[in-house]
Amino acid sequence: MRPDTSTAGSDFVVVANRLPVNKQVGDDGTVTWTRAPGGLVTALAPVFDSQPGAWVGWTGQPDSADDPHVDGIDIHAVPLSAAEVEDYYEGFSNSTLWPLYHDVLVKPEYRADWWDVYITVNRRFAEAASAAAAPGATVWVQDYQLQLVPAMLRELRPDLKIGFFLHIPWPPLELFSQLPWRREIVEGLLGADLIGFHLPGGAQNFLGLTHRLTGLPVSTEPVGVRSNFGTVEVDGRTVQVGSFPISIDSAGVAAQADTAAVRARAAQLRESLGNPRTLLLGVDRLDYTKGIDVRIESLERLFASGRLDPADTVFVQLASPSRENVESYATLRNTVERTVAHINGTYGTVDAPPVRYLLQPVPRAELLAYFVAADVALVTPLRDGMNLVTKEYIACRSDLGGALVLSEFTGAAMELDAAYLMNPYDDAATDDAVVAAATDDDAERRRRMQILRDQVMNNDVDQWARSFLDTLTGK
Ligand code: GDG
Repeated sequence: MRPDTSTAGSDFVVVANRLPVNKQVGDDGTVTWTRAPGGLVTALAPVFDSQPGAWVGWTGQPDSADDPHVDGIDIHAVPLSAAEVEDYYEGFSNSTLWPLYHDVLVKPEYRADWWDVYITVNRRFAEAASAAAAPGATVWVQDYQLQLVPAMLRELRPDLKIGFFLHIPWPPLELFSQLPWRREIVEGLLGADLIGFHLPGGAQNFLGLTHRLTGLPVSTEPVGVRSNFGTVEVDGRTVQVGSFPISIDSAGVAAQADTAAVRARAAQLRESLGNPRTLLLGVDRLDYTKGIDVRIESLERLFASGRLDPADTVFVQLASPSRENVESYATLRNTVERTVAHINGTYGTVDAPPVRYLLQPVPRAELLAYFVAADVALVTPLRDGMNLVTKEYIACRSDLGGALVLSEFTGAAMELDAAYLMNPYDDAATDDAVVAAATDDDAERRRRMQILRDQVMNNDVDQWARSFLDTLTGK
């Protein structure tokens, strides 16, 4: 049953670019909607269970008048035209903000026409959120696509408690200052009562540049993890700024990985790959921030130097297609595919190529089976807000098998320093980390995995959501 919130509105509203729904069309054309598993919706399930909640977002289909309904969440679809998807989503969000916030790995494009559409679409999200929210409701706005929503919503509805969380890194002043609309973005965010980042460093960057760009009074004491929140004084209000590292449903992932079916599939995968001595694994959206090229090039050097033997090493890269209409993503895909072909052509045999590369999403249970099967997970981003793949891999290793190579440039590295940490810009250090993870003795690998597991099993996504919402609502 859809909760009847048509007049009253909901006490808790999530605003995110995407709705947590999947559409199924039956043979007879009937449409059904289901809750999309994973991510934020799992994180917020306990919150939605305890109070009527609404979710404001886009279905993912341009020019669609779909009005999805799912059990337990009051869904408010925000329609986007194909032209708006190009300018607001592929343009300003993914060709301006995404590269700017990820260390300018690709040159951001600054286009006034995209910015105008970003404003228009953010206003539409703010209006939809306003319509969905009960008097005095708590509204939680998510991520870089919607940074103007907090201020727009506050103007419409000063009665609301408004939170904002950024899932990607917040850049240093020197990079953020490139943005022609830097001040407008900061003012948009300051409409919130609480602004959350993964890391204390992001929160501190934000405080420093807010002071520089607006002259507003900001706190100067160091921000802690889920503690010692910073503040900005705006128009007689105090905006809190904090660090809330996101996590996963650790117990749920561990339980699913421990099922007989997943264990059996993991064994079958190893068998089908020829029972290699070392099975290396990468799992990512195909994105230039993820350092997929870093790990493949390292593998090539290790084969060339003989430090790893291509006859008993297999590297599986599971890549989900992402943002395929953005040019830099097409370029990355070409580079990765050329390098994979080159390694297999040079170091493989026809029946045993050392690199297996999949450009398609795999089902969740299959993904967990790969995590259980892999001797080494290679997480080598050039920049990443957190990286949940890291935590999922660790949660799957109740056997304490497996080793994690982890880039220092991920948010996860701050919490998981028992991993084989590496600097993805340093070829020699990258190669050494991969070799150590693959060849250290079992005792050392288990020692590290135990520390990693203690961290991930004790800090789950429920804690992330609760600590943010408790801080926002003053509990
Ligand atoms: C952004 C930030 C931050 C991947 N391939 C498949 C698949 N996945 C799942 C993973 C994981 C999720 O997608 C990816 O999450 P990440 O955190 O690794 O990366 P982003 O998508 O870039 O997420 C990031 C995150 O937001 C949360 O704040 O950590 O820094 O960039 O859950 O397992 N799932 C399935 N098949 C696949 O092929 N089923």
